[in-house]
Amino acid sequence: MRQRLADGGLADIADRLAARERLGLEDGVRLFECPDLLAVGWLANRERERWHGDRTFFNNNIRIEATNVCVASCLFCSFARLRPGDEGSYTLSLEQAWDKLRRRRDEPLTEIHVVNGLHPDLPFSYYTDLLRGFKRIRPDVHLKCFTAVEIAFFADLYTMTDEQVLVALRAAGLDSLPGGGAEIFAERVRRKICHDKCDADRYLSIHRTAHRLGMRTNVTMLYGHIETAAERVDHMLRARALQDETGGFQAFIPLAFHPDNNQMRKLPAPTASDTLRVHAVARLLLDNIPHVKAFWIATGVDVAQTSLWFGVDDLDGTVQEERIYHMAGARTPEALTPVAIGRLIRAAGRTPVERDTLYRVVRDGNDVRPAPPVAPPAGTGAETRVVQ
Ligand code: V47
Repeated sequence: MRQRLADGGLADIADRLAARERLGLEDGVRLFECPDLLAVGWLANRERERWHGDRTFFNNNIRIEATNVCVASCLFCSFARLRPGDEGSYTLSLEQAWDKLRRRRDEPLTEIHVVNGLHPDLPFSYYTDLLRGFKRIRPDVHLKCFTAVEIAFFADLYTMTDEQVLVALRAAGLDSLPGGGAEIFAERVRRKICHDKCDADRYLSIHRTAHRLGMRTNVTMLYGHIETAAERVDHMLRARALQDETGGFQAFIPLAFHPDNNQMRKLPAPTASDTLRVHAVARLLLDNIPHVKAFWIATGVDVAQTSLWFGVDDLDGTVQEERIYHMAGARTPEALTPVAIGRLIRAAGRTPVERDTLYRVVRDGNDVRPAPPVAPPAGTGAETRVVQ
């Protein structure tokens, strides 16, 4: 490998990583430009195994997207509708949203992940009641809800500070923030693709406040559109700088741009090798964020599985009822069962660990296996059905 790293111009980076030295902007760009993807992957895998060995995390979660009405005009978004009543727009009543959870009352879920559009007409009590209702139905389930962009929007709409919004939502049951809305932090890109929502400084400031209040959060990066390699690296370094201050980020999640049904549809989707490289470079630059997650809905299942050798140690979860990516052309399944995720991980030569949102172990290794098959009653026709 030494010769291969040298041939790829990565020998000095390999040495500095081995000596636990930090990489910088120029190193990151070099990793993006190196023609030898496997050499970059090998380095990322070394870091991944240093952090986690072969353990690979996932959780049992559901998505609830309560409304797609959104006043922002992000060019990459296929999910949002500008006004209530526009074709394809929807807003769940509180009862409808709670029903989604009630129907899964007996499932071993550990997390609800909520992301919404920026709805101009709902009262703040809609969101606090939403959280309180979820906790009433399933007090044991972790509520990872509302991106920093939503928090900023609530603060402006309801004339509160960002901190007041977070405190009020927390009192209603919010446990942590997802990483959505980060896109690319660089102002040049933000101005072009999402000019009318909260900027990078405010996104980071809201995460800083959430961390100070004791909440954990994630941070994402939307890649594969108009951003440069330097802007990707800058994005990762801004996340790393905040993590130095607070330690509150749990996972970095690259999100592959999907071009269907949005205003950037002329762009191609990122390729598998770009996806593997983005995750690998993230693992190499982010020496202080414990987890790099491949969101299989966005990467595709096969690439997510392969990424487990390119720096990734987390596959998100079962997901279920995802809309943002499927409306943008994702061909991935709607959901994967814990057993199916466990099988994917094991087939890649890794050990599955079902975790909760805070990375506490729910089930480990051999426990993440299918239950022994139960023979269907003879003569019912059910013998031919595939038993998961
Ligand atoms: O903020 C929207 C992205 C995000 C498109 O925290 C698109 O655990 C690609 O944040 N193509 C929402 N991406 C999803 C998200 C997320 C996903 C998984 C895990 C976590 C977590 C968070 O989806 C948005 C935006 O960046 N997005 N449209 C599109 N066409």
